[in-house]
Amino acid sequence: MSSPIPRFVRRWKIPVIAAALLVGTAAPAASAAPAGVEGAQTAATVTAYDDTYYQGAIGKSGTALKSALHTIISDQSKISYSAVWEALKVTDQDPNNTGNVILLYSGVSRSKSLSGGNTGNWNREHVWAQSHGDFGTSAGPGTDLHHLRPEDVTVNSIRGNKDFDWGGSAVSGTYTSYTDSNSFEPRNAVKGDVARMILYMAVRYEGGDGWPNLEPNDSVNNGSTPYHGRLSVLKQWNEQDPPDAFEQRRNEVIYGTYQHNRNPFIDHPEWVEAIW
Ligand SMILES: [Ca+2]
Ligand SMILES: [Ca+2]
Ligand SMILES: [Ca+2]
Repeated sequence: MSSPIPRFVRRWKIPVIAAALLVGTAAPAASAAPAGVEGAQTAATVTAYDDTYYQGAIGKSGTALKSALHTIISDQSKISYSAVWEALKVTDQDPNNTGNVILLYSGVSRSKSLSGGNTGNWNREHVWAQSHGDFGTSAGPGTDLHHLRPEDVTVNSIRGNKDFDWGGSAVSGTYTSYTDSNSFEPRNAVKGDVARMILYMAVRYEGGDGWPNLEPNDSVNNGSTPYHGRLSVLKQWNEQDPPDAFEQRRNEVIYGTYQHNRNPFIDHPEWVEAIW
């Protein structure tokens, strides 16, 4: 059993310059990150994209921020569901072994060649459960790399379409995720990643283009409704597990190579609280 971790004092560090350096291509030179901002409570992060990509969002909050971000991130390329296999081999490559991908909930490093549907394979996990809105796998939310991750076939099946929440018993083969009858708790190292993926989906999909309006709520058992829970827990996870180099590189690769849009909550995790 795991127990909820108290909310941390919000103290966003500045992962930005490191993120820009990670991928030499897409990032313009980092704009001045003021010295001393690190450690400042509730300080907004500063990113290399604030004067360009996020220009229309800077300084906003609440629904105005959500709306501005929706406009910004909806300008994107889309890939087919079959192309997702190859893309995940790039976005989720093991930094210590270029032949492997890192599986989301288990943290296991597994050969890229073991993609497929059999026991021992990895497949394409929809972190925003596909059935929550029934959006299928044609190019759109069902193929959006910002919430697709490689996962062990068996673990993926155990997660199923459960909402995210604390609690349950340890899931075999993971380090260490938990589950009970109505929810799934990912391992600590990806709790924030999961939160930021779910909330990206909520901002990206607002009911246009024939897709459902995806939104977070504080429930479990959301079933086929276009909602995903639990928002209060996802907010805790966003603070508990801030973006790391792996998650930031992933965002850069999706932006630079595949979709040409970004997950704003990886760049600005404080925007979660600014909207919700
Ligand atoms: Ca539960
Ligand atoms: Ca993480
Ligand atoms: Ca939405």
